[in-house]
Amino acid sequence: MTTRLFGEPVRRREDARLITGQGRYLDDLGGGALAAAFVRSPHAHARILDIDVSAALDVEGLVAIYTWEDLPGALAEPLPLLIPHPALTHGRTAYPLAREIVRHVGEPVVMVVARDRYLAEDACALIRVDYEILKPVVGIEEAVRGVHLVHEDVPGNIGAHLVQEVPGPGGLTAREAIDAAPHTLEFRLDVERSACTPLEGKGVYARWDADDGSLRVYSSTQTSTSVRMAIAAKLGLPLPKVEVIAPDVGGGFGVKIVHPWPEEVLVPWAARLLNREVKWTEDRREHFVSSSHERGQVQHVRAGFDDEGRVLGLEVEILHDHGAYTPYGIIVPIITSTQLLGPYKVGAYRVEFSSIYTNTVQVTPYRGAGRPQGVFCMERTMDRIAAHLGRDRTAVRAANFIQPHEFPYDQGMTFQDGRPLIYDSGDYPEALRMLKELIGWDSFPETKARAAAEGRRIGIGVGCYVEGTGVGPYEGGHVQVTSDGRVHVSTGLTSQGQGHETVFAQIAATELGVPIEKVSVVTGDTRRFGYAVGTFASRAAVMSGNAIALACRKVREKALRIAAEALEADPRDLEITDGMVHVAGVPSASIPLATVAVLSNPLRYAFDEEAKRATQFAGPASDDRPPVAEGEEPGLEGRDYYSPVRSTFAAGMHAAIVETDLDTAEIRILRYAVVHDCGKLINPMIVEGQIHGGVAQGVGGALYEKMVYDEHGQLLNASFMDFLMPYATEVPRIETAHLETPSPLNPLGIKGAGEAGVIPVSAVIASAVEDAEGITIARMPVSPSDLHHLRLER
Ligand code: MCN
Repeated sequence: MTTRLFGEPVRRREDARLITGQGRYLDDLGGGALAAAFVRSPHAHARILDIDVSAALDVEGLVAIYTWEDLPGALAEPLPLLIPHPALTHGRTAYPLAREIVRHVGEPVVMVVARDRYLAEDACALIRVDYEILKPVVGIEEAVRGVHLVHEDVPGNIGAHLVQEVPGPGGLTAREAIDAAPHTLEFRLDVERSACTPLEGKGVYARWDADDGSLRVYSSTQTSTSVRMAIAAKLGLPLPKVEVIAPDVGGGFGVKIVHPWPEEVLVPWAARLLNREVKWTEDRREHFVSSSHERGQVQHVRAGFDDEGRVLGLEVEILHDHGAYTPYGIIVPIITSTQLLGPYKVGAYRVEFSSIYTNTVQVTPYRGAGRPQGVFCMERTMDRIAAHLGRDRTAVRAANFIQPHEFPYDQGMTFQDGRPLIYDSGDYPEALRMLKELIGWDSFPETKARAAAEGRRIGIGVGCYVEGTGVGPYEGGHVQVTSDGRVHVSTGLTSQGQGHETVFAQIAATELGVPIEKVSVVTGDTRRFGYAVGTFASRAAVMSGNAIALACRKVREKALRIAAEALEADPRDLEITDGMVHVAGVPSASIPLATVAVLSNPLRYAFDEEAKRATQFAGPASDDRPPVAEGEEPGLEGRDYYSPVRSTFAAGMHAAIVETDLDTAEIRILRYAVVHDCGKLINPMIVEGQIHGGVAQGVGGALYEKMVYDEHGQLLNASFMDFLMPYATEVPRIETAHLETPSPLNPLGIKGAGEAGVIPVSAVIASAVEDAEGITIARMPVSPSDLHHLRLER
């Protein structure tokens, strides 16, 4: 194969479309559709006494109003709990429209359908809902007191409780190891809530075909196949009668993996009932108050360590704020607790978490999914150990690293699926060496002294992480070569900006030996690929990438078989270069892949120019062989699936240099360096883009992003005026270096990269600010006012 594009920094093919306004997002579709809007609860906790819609009925253009009472069959049931876990003893999900009780501000209560969104909103404003206000439970500490309950039948507001204990040498428990250690530390950390906030909110648009009895649904989703299954189940439709298509999706960052969102089943239901097209697009306020949040945790840490800083025992107790419902199970605290140890091996480890209900919007995974909290915990521990011992912070980390010869490394933890958590490969000492060189760690004391002489306060910080990526159960790829020589690739998972149209084309072009211009890629369209899981957990490259490669290999094998017959050669002597199948070393003995595609189908039409050319290769018809040989299928296409035994572990290390303003306490990031290892790189430019985006999001989490609820459960900053995100001016230039330790688990040797950038940023910035200021940070994010108060406390 000489058409080698795997590993090349190919420019993103989708960008020309996306950055010139040619993208087709949800709200670009369905221009003539009716609009849906929702009356949402203004209270955090209340009983619905009465819903009076009479005043809204006169609104011109009103088409329908629905409450829970109107919902039939399975639609009237609570939404599914997507990933149950035995420890989630009290899992609870919402009804698509509230039934009797509302449990957070923003919960949908009434659905209105009207000629356009303005009229629908007008009608919503005229609907009167009488509530009996109940005591809201806000904040983890209030919730664990258990005096007031979010769900009457969930005592103590505890939805789940899970303990995992990994004994140390000699069977010592973490408690025993800590008590016997030469040094101990104990502290508390507070991690605030944040929200995914993709540029494009959620949205759904549905068309009912009454003749065919089928639904076509467009959804701004990360999981079109699962949305399809949910709609079919909730509406009682056979699966083949439902198509779900994710058009261009303007970001997801986790929030669009929940399936179905209430609107995703209500809008198609209304479309069928009314036999009209219906559409809903989320506005920003709806996104903040009624989608989902993440991060929010309180962590209590105890660590015991030796004079080198080696952790002999670690105990972590996590209180995880789950909001009002658990549609996505307890995956977030499970990830925090099981991946918290990162690249380190500790003597004995005990982790315990409680998943707590509060009258706030539900919590589901947000980019990094529980890892930023875990890394914050582990890296604060490393820094505090270093401070306690007066040792260099990188030396303490190095003393605890899993070594390259120790892979596969079993951390002793059990993951969500009940399987052990085993790291497949990595080289953490080398990554740290590269990082220190990149940022100039060893010479920083002089830089800092020079800055101090100029009256400036600067500090350096470091943070390390691992990330289980490419989770199963499976993903598939379909590849078809048509008689024009084009290669059509499809996979069922969706894209939200990760550059899949480019990377999957790179894989197919490399595997099939064709120019990338010949390859087109379709994702997230159940018409093209029905069995898929979705895009989350940094899994697309590993899962669909490998599935597409495997499907291409099938196609390649078939192509070589057919070409060998046409060229009267041995298939083992053939290769494909630039779309031509030829005998290795004899380019003249060749046949276009396009012609091979024609030969693969005995039905050759006169209107196909390639078919005419193919006759020279077709050979005489045979009396004793059917046109389609036994065991063959017509066409040059193949489908395959990739299903891994376990996740593959990417890793990385970040360092930052910050300056803290002496007067305003503003924190400025002067330099930011990343060493990242996601195994074999398919496209280094795209991976860097993913890391840049992730770090930018991480800077938000480190310095700005925080959802603020008052004691009544009202979200005080549900707009971009009040919820701060970093602008380009706050995101530093990011210096990136790659380390490639291939994964032994998959054919392409790749690991995921999509979340990595965000994971350690809060820990790194906290580390750098501590270094600049000589203070201790126990909270993320840390704002200028937090820093000001920490200075006063010093
Ligand atoms: N890649 C590569 N080589 C590797 C690994 C990855 O070239 N060894 C490329 C992939 O081919 C893909 C990109 O890097 O183009 C990210 O790959 P992967 O790690 O598989 O992540 P996913 O494609 O599964 O994307 C999901 C991930 C997650 S979980 C969140 S959240 C997130 C993220 O991606 N949301 C995003 N990145 C995002 N980027 C954008 N623009 N928008 C989002 O909503």
